[in-house]
Amino acid sequence: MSAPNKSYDPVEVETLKPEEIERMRDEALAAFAAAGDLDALQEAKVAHTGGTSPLALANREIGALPPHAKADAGKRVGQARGAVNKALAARQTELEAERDARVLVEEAVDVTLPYDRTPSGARHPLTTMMERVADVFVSMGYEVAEGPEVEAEWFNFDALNFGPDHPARQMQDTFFVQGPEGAGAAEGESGVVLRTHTSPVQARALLDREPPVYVVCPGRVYRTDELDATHTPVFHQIELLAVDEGLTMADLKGTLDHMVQSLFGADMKTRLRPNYFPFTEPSAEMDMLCYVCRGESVGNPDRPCRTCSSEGWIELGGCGMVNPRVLVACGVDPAKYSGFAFGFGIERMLMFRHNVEDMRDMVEGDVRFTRPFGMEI
Ligand code: FA5
Repeated sequence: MSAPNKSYDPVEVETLKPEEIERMRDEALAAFAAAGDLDALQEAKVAHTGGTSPLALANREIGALPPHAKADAGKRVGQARGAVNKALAARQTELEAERDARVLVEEAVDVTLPYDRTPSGARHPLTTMMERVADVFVSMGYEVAEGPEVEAEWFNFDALNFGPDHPARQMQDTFFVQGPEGAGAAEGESGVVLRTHTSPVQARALLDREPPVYVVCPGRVYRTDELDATHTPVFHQIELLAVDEGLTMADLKGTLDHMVQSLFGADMKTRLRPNYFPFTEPSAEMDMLCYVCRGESVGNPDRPCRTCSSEGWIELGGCGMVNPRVLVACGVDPAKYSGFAFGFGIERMLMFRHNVEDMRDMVEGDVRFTRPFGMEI
């Protein structure tokens, strides 16, 4: 800025002359009019309204004028700056409108055009796992049988020899659609539940067919379990039922071994531990050799196995010889026929077959979980 211009020397304030101010204004207006796009306008804006623009510098010179000249000069500069800002805003609006109109044309999308990049869908790994297991039995001549998910309490419990006071019948274990004593149920009438296992399909299959019966029953089941890393209230089971003349525990064990060998490799085997289910007698819990360590982690601290907690075995599900009371309830003569059955959870199997640590990943529907399983259709 110039030094205080006590004697008002017009030479020192050349920049504040009316014609100079007009020139600065006209140059700014011309630059704005010449700006062909918003980038060019931005450059012109900095040059003509920025802190080092001619008008801004002229404005600073006002302070150097003697008091009587300040008002005049201030008015001139102020009017010029006002005109420049107005022109800038008008050109800005004009160029923005031009840009918007251009974008609308240039980026127009013809939504009627055929789209050639539709990502192909894939079935959920639980579905493919369930079908893979079912296929093992289909290839042995078993038939796939299905039953309803909303099931009569009679099929889910009574036909399977669950006593009237069995804990599984309580509300805290089973989703009742219509309770036995609930609204809408007549005295002595069976309630309606979301099936808690695939075993009711055993009873349905026996009532629908004459023995010999060989069925595999995959499906969705429901329990009032909280969703956590190892439980979900909606999960999948696969059930096997064979009823024929002369079937024994040896047939059951051979069938289980064949299944795990088909799914996990020829060196796989199963073991049975005594257990109790009302619909099988005797009953057993079935374990398979740990898929990851093949039992080698047992007693071997150098090779711990997280999958089986170094136990060497993984619990797969329940099994046993069909209880004769179930055969009778379904009209099959237990003196002539015997049978075996087993059932297990598909989520559990997917967990240890693919090292999935949290069951919640399976139910949340995030494609980042399903994608690594491949896009098998
Ligand atoms: C049963 O459901 C019997 N119906 C199995 C059976 C069939 C026994 C035929 C004898 C003959 P269990 O309640 O143990 O058994 O469940 C079987 C499997 O379902 C379990 O081993 C587990 O893998 C799976 N499972 C049970 N609850 C859940 C849950 N909340 N979330 C995920 N999987 C579960």
